[in-house]
Amino acid sequence: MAEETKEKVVKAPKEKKVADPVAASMDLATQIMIKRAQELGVETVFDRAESMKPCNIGIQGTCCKNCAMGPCRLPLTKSVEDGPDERKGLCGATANTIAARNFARMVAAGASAHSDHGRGVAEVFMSVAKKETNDYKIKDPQKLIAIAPYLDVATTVEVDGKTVDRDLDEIALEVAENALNEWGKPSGELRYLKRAPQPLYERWKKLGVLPRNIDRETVEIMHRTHMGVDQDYKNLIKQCTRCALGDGWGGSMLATDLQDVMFGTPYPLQSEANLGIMKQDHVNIIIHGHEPILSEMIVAAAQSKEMIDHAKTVGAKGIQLGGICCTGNEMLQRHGVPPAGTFLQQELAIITGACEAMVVDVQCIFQNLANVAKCFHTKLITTHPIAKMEQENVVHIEFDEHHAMEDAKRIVKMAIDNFKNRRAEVMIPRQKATQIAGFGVESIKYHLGGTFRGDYYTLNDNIINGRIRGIAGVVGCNNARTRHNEAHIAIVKELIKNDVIVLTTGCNGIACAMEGLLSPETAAVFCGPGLAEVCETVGIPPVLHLGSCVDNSRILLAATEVVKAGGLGKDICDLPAAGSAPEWMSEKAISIGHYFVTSGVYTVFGLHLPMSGAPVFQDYMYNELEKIYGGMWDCEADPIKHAHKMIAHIDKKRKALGIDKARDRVLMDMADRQKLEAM
Ligand code: BF8
Repeated sequence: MAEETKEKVVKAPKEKKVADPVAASMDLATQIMIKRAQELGVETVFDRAESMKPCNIGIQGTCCKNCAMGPCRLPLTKSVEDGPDERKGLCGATANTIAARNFARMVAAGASAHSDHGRGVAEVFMSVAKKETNDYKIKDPQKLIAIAPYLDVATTVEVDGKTVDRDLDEIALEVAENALNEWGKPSGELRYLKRAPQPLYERWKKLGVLPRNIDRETVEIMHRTHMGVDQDYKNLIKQCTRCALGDGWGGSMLATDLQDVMFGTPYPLQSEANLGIMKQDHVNIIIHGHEPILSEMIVAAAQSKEMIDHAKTVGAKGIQLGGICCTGNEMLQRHGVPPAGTFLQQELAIITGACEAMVVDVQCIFQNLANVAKCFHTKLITTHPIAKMEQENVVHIEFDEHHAMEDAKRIVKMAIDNFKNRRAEVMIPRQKATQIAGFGVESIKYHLGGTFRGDYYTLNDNIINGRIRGIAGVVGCNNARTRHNEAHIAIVKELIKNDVIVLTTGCNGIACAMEGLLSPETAAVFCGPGLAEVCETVGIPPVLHLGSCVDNSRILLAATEVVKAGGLGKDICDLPAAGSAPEWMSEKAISIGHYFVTSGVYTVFGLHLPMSGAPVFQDYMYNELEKIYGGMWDCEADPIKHAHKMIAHIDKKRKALGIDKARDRVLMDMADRQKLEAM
């Protein structure tokens, strides 16, 4: 009997679960490559999502591991109606406190990621201003002059009673000093906050949530969420607001602006998207991560005659660059470098067998890339001192702005020399789509207003007359817990079908590009009649790609321009607008969501939000915040319901503005607009 029992215990090793490619992604290229990976025995994130299930208590936001008496787990087991909520951790922390603390730490991490990126950019900008580097220059002096006043830097000077332009180098140096100061100044408030519509700034001031400096607000979150400090979820969320605003209107906005000054402000251009951009007969270099500082140089190096000639000597026809994630978006916006895919496709780019080098900087980089690269000839190159990998096959080439071109050439040369080492049979899926990207606050102004009337009036007119029902910002990640890209595409299509123009960034932008939604021809196919008419008239896609995730600051400024152009209220919360992150996964998304909410935007996330285990706290975030900031959180996993929640909010705002019946296509003049403002 004992022997029998013993035999029963010895089980055959469990077969590893693998993903069903069609269930894992809606994108054909991705499906093909998941299947290819499985044939080759290479594990991907899609397979891991099958074998590891997420923790249900973590999903609810009610697991506290902030001290060693825990982790204390407080799953929600009964409804609010069933009586008082007596759940508490060992210290007595309630579910509200635990969920709010966890949320706050996500805001702090997300804001830190964006803002530390911004700091890196500001430091390089300082080197440029001090002329310590020859590799970077000021490419867009207009933008420098445009942002200088917001950093309290004068652009003109009085000489002999006359106003003359200040020396550009002097402006640059002062901009660099004042910008860098925003991370750690001992007193005052962030300078860029005054770029917001005045009622919004006044609201923040009255509520006491103006960020003091970028770093301080994240440090204070870490202090307040330490064991035994802030135990009032409302007070914790107030600090989240300071920190998130310091991201959106601080670190991220500075990153975007200074990148534009150094690398050029994006203007619309044509490109392609998806794994099919890789070429069998070229040296393929994939750039991945978030900071464009190194990749700017890689683009320049890869385009140099020296490198192209070298590529030919190894038998390649040229060098093909491709992007993944937001470094990809940055390179797309300014140079037309095509993205090879979204966050979830990073492993697949290597599995093509045609990736000579994957160059990564910071954020959203899978550690498993190293394991995948081991199965192929791909050189995986880390470049940032704060983002290394433990695996031995990873090459670290630390990038320094003082010898940027030298580093970039070394990397490109390493990729070229690796061309001859391709091992596996190359398999690049054919799928790719054409896209128009490179939009921004400035180019929307130009495209919708023209050079003569370059402003947001035309956009506002079309919103007022109802051709455009409203504006949606749809942004954010992929998440392997849901079918890749499905929610992104379903939500965007439903919005444009209902005449809502979409501003996109991050992986949503790449997903839309892959699906062909970033081409002007899309308007006639997917848009409602009003939006289609506007897009066809001015020749824009119904989905405007504004760049990377730090470029969500462009959406804040575009919304501010809409407010300024008149007729749609006096504050961002008055606009018929809504935000969405359909497949979010990153802490950065939480920070972005919170700065949108507290800037007045109704913001819906897909999947789940880590607050469902604390219903009182959740109600505060979903409902009470609207009374305080004009914007609030929401969560809806079903993409069509998700889009219609946004549309319902847009309609609510149209009604409040008195333009709900204004689908009569009458162009309004300034007097009409002023009448509306007085309502
Ligand atoms: O910063 S959208 S998966 S790549 S976090 Fe990451 Fe999310 Fe993509 Fe860009 Ni943003």
